[in-house]
Amino acid sequence: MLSSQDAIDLENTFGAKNYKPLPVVISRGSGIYVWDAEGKRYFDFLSAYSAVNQGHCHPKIVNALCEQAKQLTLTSRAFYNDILGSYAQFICQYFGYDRVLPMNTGVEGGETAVKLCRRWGYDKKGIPDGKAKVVFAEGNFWGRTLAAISSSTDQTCKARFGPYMPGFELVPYNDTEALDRALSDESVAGFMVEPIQGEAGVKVPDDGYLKAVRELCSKHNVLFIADEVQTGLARTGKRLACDHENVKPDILILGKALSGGLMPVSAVLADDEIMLGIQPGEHGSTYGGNPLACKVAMAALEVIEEENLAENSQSLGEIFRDELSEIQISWIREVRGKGLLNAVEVEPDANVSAWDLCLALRDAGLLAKPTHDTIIRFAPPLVISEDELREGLSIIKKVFTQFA
Ligand code: IF1
Repeated sequence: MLSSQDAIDLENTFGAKNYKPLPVVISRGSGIYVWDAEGKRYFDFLSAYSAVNQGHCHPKIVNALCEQAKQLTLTSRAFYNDILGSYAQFICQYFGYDRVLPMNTGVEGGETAVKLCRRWGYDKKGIPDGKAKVVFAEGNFWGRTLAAISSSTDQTCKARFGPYMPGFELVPYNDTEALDRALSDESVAGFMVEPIQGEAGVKVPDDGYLKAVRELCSKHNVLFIADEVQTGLARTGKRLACDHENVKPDILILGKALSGGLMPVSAVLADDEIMLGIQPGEHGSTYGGNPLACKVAMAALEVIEEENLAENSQSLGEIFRDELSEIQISWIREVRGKGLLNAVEVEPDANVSAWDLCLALRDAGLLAKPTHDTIIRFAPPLVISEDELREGLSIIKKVFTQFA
């Protein structure tokens, strides 16, 4: 067993430097807890950016993986396998769409959605070939590919990786007038948006925004693409964040917790008019729809229903925000979120940085990570109990008041 320091040293010597992790080395996870290489236990309040909604190493999902791993893991799509059809039926009926296109990572889901949208723009909306535009919201984050960063407004993700993908336009998030104007352009095929912006710092739009997005997309004959990679799968207190306003996107992108954190699984769901725009051989992926991923994803979705994770997320999220909002600390600018996707924004001129707060939280046995310097995201696995949440809250309050 490597010590934490040895593990860090090895990674620093042989690994790319594309991350600056919080200095903690995790070696085991179970439910809401992780343990470091020295055996110290922590509350995991990041959940691998909402990929571990079902808790670390959920037994039902691990079992599904192990059983299928002994049977068949990958055929590629050159041949059929006996699991994909059942999975496709399951997930389509679960979310109410005609068809699913299975991929692996969230960003592949986004790329797939943009390709489906452009193709629909040419075939169904009559946009001249090569002229389709897709609109995104400022502050979006949907991954690290060249297309994804082309729509980004965050220079850290984008700078000096150009040239960028043409045909991408931007509108301010949570601004329906700007969106109405942008979508009136006849060459716009789609609007891709996160129902709550995760990376931007858990930006929750005004009530009614998603309904307005739905109405404006319908009005302008533009596809509403919901990126629910982070907000989906019970994280915000509903099966999908779009469910808070009862709106149905034309294209739904899922990832992360679709596998409960066991392996990369993503999915794009749409109805026939959109999905059948891609013909055989026009899109795909070696691992997309592999039998192992399908079995894992079915188990991961069953856990969400069987353990009522959306209801738990909804009710515990309210407790979390109420309790944190009561703390009288001058440098807390805002506590915001929905369900168990929450964030605390620290005043930029505070005498303590979000990073230092996360180091102190780590020392107190709770793991969280800042995004954009002043925002700490708190997103525990959705299997957390009220008592466990209150224990995590007491750690957060204790640490915060140390820096009051
Ligand atoms: C990193 C952020 C979160 C996502 C949404 C698509 C994707 C993501 C809404 C792409 C991925 C991850 C990527 C990871 C850290 C994490 C992240 F900080 F980068 F932005 F969660 F907020 N749509 N988010 O949040 O999914 O291809 O990664 O499977 O790149 O550092 P992916």
